[in-house]
Amino acid sequence: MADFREIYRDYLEKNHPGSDEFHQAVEEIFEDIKDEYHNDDQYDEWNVLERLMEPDRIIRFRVCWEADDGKVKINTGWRVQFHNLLGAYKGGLRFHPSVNESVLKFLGFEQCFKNALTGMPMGGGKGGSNFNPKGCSQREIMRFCQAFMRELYRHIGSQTDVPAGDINVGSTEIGYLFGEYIKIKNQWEGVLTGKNPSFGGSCGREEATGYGVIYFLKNMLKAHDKELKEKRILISGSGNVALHAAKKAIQEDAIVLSISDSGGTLYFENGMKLDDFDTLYDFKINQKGRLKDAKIGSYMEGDKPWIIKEADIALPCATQNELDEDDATELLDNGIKILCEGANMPLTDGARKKFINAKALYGPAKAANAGGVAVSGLERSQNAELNSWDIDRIDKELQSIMENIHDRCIQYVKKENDIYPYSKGANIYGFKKLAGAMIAQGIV
Ligand code: NDP
Ligand code: 2IT
Repeated sequence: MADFREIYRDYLEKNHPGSDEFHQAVEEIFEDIKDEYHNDDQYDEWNVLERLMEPDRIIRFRVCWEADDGKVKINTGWRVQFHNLLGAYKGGLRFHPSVNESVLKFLGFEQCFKNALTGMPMGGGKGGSNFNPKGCSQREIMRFCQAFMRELYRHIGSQTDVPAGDINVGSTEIGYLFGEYIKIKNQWEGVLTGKNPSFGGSCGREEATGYGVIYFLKNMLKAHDKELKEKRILISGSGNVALHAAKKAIQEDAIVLSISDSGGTLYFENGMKLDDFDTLYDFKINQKGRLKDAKIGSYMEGDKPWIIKEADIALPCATQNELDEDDATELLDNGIKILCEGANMPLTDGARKKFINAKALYGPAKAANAGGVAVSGLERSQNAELNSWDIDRIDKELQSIMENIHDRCIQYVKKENDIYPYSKGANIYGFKKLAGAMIAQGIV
């Protein structure tokens, strides 16, 4: 039998050359499932590794839209429909100049494993555009969303593929995308999640990813006889995930020391307060302000939060590969040995290995940030039954989903040096579920 690593590396080199982020995501998962793979001949017989790595399809299209000054602009749009083994394709849309096929393949691949962990019937997908909404007017963003949907609509549907938000796509953009979809189709259906609750969105969806991170973290701490109360937390990012993680952490009596954006870090020496959250939510989410202009906290231009020394927990909630090996060394040197990922793949390969080798408590993104897609799943249920549930119900469901995800992460692993290897456990769980479905569904 060929060397395990060769199987997927050769395949990736041949079929997805230059897709660095995608290679990184595949390697991270496959290295953890090596023993599992060798323990069952069926996996080789049915060629599950190559089939898992290859997306069902990648749709790429031109998005042509008009700027306020009348100039005609072009962007590229994509939807990567990765696997629908467990349900309709499901995953967010990202608008950011760094978006390319490699980034979307990594996100789509991760999403398949994340969605498997939720226990809900959801496949994996991801999409978006290299469109940069920074500096655009509200009308320009609306016209872009409409042009994007004029191409995407033919590939999605409430039982086919159900996109949602991600970086720079919040409920405002989902509203524009949804409006265009129902206009074209003359049909109201739950084709997108993350909608405004006033027209079919789920209450609690906006908060769900950040709150879910904190619920997962609490479960992780409890399983190691620790608690969240009074722990000092470093958060990166200041978008939807970061701010809601901060709010829930404050409500749980933890001390939030920082948030950040791509320009620098906002440091709260005595911890952020709920009033600060309200101010920042309005400033960042509604007004799209930059942290350097936020008139609270101390702004550290060009710095990442990881240089702050007196902390206990790190929550990277901005973007992929934002925390590198040097940052990991700095955190570990400062005694910070608990880390939970709010963003998707926020650690470089080197940083991740450093944390795992240091026997740190490490909550992987596909488990810790799955609360968002899970409440998207609840939004689909509400749309299907033409009903809406109240926030108490959603919050209870979210807490129980995050506890179940935690338990699934440790279902196939034991503590090593008194620490559960959550990342390995999450990868094995997702692999068994996806590979099992693939074999059961035959060669298709
Ligand atoms: P937002 O657009 O709301 O916020 C993104 C934040 O990350 C902003 O503060 C942004 O700062 C910062 N950021 C983006 N790119 C960079 C960069 N290159 N360097 C430093 N900071 C950067 O997005 P979300 O909060 O929704 O998403 C954050 C992460 O969470 C992403 O990885 C996303 O995939 C993941 N996620 C999101 C879910 C959701 O429900 N929204 C669900 C699960 C995961 P700036 O404005 O300066 O760019
Ligand atoms: O990365 C993610 O899980 C998301 N961006 C949310 C996807 C969703 O369908 O709610």
